Amino acid sequence: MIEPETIAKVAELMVKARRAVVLTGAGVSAESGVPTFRGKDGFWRDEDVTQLATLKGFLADPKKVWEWYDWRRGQLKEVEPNPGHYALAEWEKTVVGRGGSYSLITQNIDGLHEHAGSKNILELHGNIWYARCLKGCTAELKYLPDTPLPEYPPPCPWCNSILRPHVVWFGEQLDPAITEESFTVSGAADLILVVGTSAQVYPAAGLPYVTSRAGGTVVEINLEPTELSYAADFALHGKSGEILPELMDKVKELGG
Ligand code: BJW
Repeated sequence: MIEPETIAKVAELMVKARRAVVLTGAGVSAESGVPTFRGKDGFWRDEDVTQLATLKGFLADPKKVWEWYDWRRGQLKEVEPNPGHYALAEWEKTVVGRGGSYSLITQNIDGLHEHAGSKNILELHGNIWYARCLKGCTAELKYLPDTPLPEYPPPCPWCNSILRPHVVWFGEQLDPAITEESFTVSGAADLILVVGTSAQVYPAAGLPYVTSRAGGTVVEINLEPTELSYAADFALHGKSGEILPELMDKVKELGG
């Protein structure tokens, strides 16, 4: 339970924010039933799984990696956004409605923010519902909404290669335009909410520090303390699916 004074202070900052940024990680989707990576039931607890999420692992066995991603896609097909996702979409409407800017930077590949109605989303680590040519024969993405897929790996529709999931694996470059915009908006933000991320994976983990160094306020919302908690102006510990709606209720009460 967060102190009501803390909720009120953060809600006041949310009402005043002119350049609002949110950075989310797997924890924001946990209450929808999506496993996190480093938590007790997280994907990364099994070392072999870490090997699946690398280009090296994919090249060694594309069929096995596609089977794993398609299994995750099947799980995601069954889930819905939770009250945390909806509260963020609602905050975007209020900020934009009073002429401010709002960017939601997510490390998640599940598409749940869009499903909940968020508009200005920067997907840092890609999106599991898209695939692209392994050889990069075109910049075009292939939307693959159906699961299970008829064959693993799916063939590239544009050349004789195969498709790979449109996600960012360890050691891979992030999309430069999305990364640049994420750093720009974080540097300009008067408020950043950092929700449900262990804040261990870079460059995403560096974004709140960019905001902080530029004079913006950093609010962390996480089930447990992280390294970022020490640098954050406010660290709210609890479920984002409960804290975010509570904050939004207060924002509305304050007329924001
Ligand atoms: C709740 C909750 C509830 C639970 N409510 N909270 C600088 C320094 C050191 C290293 C590097 C660096 N720059 C780059 C690197 C290397 C590397 C890196 O960061 N390594 C670190 C681990 C040390 N980064 C990269 O390789 C990146 N590429 C890059 O930077 O390219 C340039 C470059 C290359 C090589 C060298 C140098 C530069 C790419 C990173 C790609 C990450 N990919 C993955 C997989 C995506 C595809 C897939 O899903 O299969 O992305 S890994 C995985 O981690 C996934 C996530 O997006 C990402 C972050 O995890 P997240 O979201 O934080 O989840 P968890 O599980 O860790 O945490 C969940 C949190 O939620 C917990 O804190 C819970 O408490 C909380 N929680 N329930 C609120 N209900």
